[in-house]
Order: sequence, then C-alpha cells, then structure tokens
Amino acid sequence: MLLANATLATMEGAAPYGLIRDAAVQIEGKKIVWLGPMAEAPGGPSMDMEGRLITPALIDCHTHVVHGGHRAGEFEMRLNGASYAEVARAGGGIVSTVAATRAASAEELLEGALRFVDALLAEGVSLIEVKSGYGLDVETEVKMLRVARLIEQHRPLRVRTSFLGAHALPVEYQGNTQAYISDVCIPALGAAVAEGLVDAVDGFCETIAFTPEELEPLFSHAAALGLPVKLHAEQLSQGGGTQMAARFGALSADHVEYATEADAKALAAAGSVAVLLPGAFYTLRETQAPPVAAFRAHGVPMALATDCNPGSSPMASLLLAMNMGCTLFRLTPEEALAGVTREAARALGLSDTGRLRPGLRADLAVWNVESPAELSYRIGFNPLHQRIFGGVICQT
Ligand code: DI6
Ligand code: FE
Repeated sequence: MLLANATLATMEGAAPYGLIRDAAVQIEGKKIVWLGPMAEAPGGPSMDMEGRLITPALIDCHTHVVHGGHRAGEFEMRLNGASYAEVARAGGGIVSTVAATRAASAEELLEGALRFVDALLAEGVSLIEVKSGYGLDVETEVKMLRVARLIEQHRPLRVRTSFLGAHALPVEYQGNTQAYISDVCIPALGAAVAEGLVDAVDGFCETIAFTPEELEPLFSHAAALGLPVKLHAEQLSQGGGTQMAARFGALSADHVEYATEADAKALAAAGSVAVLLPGAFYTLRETQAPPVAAFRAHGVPMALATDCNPGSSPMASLLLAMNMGCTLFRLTPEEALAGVTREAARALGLSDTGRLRPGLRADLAVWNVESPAELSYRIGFNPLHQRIFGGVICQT
C-alpha cells in the first residue's frame, strides 16, 4: 500500500524533523519498504493522505500503567492543607498503591491498565514501556509483569517491560534495605525472568528510596543475567544515581532534574538517554528543571514520557507531556517530537521503530496538522487522524 500525498517527518537526516514534503511511504506487510518524493513513488494501490503529516507512531518509554487503586484521596487531602507526613500517617503514598496492587486480581490490574493504554493509543502511541514496582513481594511483582505482557494480547500495540522491584521499601522491610534487595528483589527478578517477563531492570535512586550502593547488587545481578538497566535518578536530589546508571551502560536515566554537567558527560560517554518526565515535575510542583542545555552541549539524547503513575504523575497523555517538555523544560518542538519517537525507541534499546526508514516497522501516526510543531503547541487537543500499527490501520 502506498500512502500518497503526505508530508513525512522521518525524524532523521539534515532537514528539521527529517521533513519530506509532497511525499509518499510504501508499506508491505509490517514494514516500510520505500519512502520519498511523490514524483519517484512506485505504482500500485495507494491511499490519498490529502497532505496530512505522517510521523513515526509515538512511543511512551516510561509508564507505571499497571497498578491497583488510585490516590485521588491524598491529592484532595494535600489540597485541603494536609502535610506529606499527615498523608503518610493516613497510609498514603506508594505504600497505599502497593496494598491495592497486592489485593487486586490480574484481571482487575489489566482492566485498570487498559484504560490508560486506550488513552495513549488514541494519541497515536504504538509502543509503551510498563514497569512493575507496586508489588514489592515476589508474587505481586511477577503478577504485575504478567499483566504487562497481557496488554499486547488485548490491544494493537507493543509493550516492553521493566522490573522495578527496587521502587520502594515495603513496610515489612523498613530499616532492612539490604535484606529486601537480597531476599525479595533479586528472587522476584529471577522468577520474572524465568517466565520471560523482563526486558530491562529499573530502580528508584533517591533519598526516600534506595542509594546507589543499595542498588548495586541488583544491577550487578541484572548485568549477570544479560539484562539492560535503566534508573529513576536525580529526581528530587543529587545522589549519584545518574553516575551509577552510566557506569552500568544504562539504556536511560529518568527524571534527572538534579543531574549535573558531569552527569551529562557520563551519560554521553555511556550512550545513555536522558528520559524527561515533566508530568512528575508539574504534579510535585518541582522548581529545578533538568539540565537540558548540558544534555544538548554533550549530545545526550533526550526522550519524553508520561511516567503515568497514580501518585507523582497521574497523566496518560503523551501529547501533554510534549507540551510540558517545551513549556516547562524549554525543549524545542522538534526535540519534543524526537523525544517521543527516535529517542524513546533508543531509551528502550529498540532500533526497529521511532523513525520513518525503509526496513523499519510500519508503525505510523497520521495527523490533521499543517506543522509538526502543532503536536506540542496545543494543550488538551488531539489532532490524530489515523494510527497505523504493523502496516494495519487501527480503529483505536
Ligand atoms: N518516582 C516517582 O515520582 C514515582 N516513582 C518514582 O520512582 C512515585 C510513584 C508513586 O507516587 O506512586
Ligand atoms: Fe516512574
């Protein structure tokens, strides 16, 4: 099938967005087989795209869409003046989501996740990353990753999973971090790997979570299993997480609001991606933005994602994340679109998508816009015309 009379944002090459106007893209099966100017287009059956913009399908490379319950109650408590301590004493925070996730059945977790997945699909997303991390025991961490894998059987998109057993310390291990890592986290990772449920290993390196030293045994174990790592790092403070991620050749360091110039150099040398999560920055009303200028100066690829989770980023719109990336972090619209396509694929270690190029997957998004900048310019407006997944036009 030839998609004719389109503007292609290939996201590679010298031109901004890799833009090719008056162009066409030829799809055979699940792959792009040709793209270029209309004048050079091959013959055969075609669809008139009526001048619309075609981009690579969007990629949300950092989500927690599998989880039980919600945290609207603590949101309301805080806005009625309760302190974080009062919220915590009332059982709020990650621990409340852990309790709800342990109590939920796999069917209930899947039903809950699909609501957020459907919102992402409606905005042209065809690949998402899904983390565990609300189980904090072997059984529930495995349950979460089984559900993450099930998503692909219920919706037309691809899912990559990350084991995040080192997300928080469960109440039963308070004061005993090393035991949690050795007696729960590492065995849970082994059980999940045994079922083929893990594509990468993640952790939360922060004063309220784990230190680099506490995470080291888990990351070394991941490396011994041949699994890539990624890390929630420097979200609320400078704690050496980004340096550790770079030391392990991580796919990405995520949040990175408190990363330094030295951290940017380390990420560049390691070939790691900085994943920016403006939804959490906005929700927590943070004041220090990630060092975007340093990432640019050292050539650190920057991705953008929703961090869709019930506490710090209850956001299921990647288009809004693009707008926030520009408005809050001063990314250019081209960097924002690259952040949810080319660089998001890189943050997941995938080279078969994220650009328009012959040989790559025909995962495309067709937009009712005149300029790619419109995708990050508008707030709460979805200009998607069509989503094409593996060469098939999807209704969702
Ligand atoms: N950083 C965050 O902001 C979230 N997890 C993490 O590693 C918080 C998740 C939650 O509040 O449920
Ligand atoms: Fe996160």
